[in-house]
Amino acid sequence: MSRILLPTPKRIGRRKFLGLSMAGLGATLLGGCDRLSEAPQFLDLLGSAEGLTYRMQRLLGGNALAREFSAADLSPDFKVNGTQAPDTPEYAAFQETGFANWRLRVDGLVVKPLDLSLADLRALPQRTQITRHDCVEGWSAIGKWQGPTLGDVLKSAGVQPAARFAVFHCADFYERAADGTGQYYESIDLIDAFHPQTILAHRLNDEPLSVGHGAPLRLRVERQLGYKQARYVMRIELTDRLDLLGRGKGGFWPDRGYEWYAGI
Ligand SMILES: Nc1nc2c(c(=O)[nH]1)N[C@H]1C(S)=C(S)[C@@H](COP(=O)(O)O)O[C@H]1N2
Ligand SMILES: [Mo]
Repeated sequence: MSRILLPTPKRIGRRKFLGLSMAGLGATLLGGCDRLSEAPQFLDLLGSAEGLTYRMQRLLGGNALAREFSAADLSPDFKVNGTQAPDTPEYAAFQETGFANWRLRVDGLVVKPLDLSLADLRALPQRTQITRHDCVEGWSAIGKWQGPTLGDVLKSAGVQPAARFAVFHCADFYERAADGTGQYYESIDLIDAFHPQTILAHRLNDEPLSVGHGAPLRLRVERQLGYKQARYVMRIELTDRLDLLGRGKGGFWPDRGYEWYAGI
């Protein structure tokens, strides 16, 4: 993957608009995000170009919805990108039993840590959405996703006041780097975590998720780019800091130079 994004027209439009109009609006945009903006990494983020996109989305409304499509728009082929299948013995064992023994761990700054089976996740209210996935490599695909909202899962665990981010720990090692990093992970702020379209998807196009698409569970965070859509999610950790994970930038690709806030 190269560092350079292949911008969609929408992305260019937003950036141009930001350049012309954002000066002076400053920190007031964050309004309700005061606790978030105290996190050390946010002080860096907010001063950067990436911070402009971040603030813009908050200005437009933390709950602005990503576009949803109709069944007629579904892509005939949804590409599998990055890891094709996690290559650990643990994952192979889950796969053998059809993920019957798999549990999603929810912990960190929660009131009550949870271990949720697929049946537990299916028993929660389900959201179905047809959305477009945009990869920085320049391809897009429209798919129909189903699962509980991340918000409902976090509510059942209870969010401690100090929590600022949700981290998604994945089953796969994208690479095994000399510094010990390379296990895939991603993170989002609690505004995106509680966004109504942020779901833990266990179905794509009316079928259980295939291994390629992230079985048994993946994140859909629809206002951000493809690499934020963590597949093979094993554990969700609420935390107040990202600098101690991986190489400290909040995600596998952010650790390798991509933006942490990958707004579309
Ligand atoms: N665990 C994990 N999640 C991941 C990746 C990965 O390699 N491992 N690749 C990311 C990238 S770059 C993209 S574009 C999407 C691809 O999802 P898809 O294979 O369902 O199209 O997954 C994202 N999430
Ligand atoms: Mo991607």
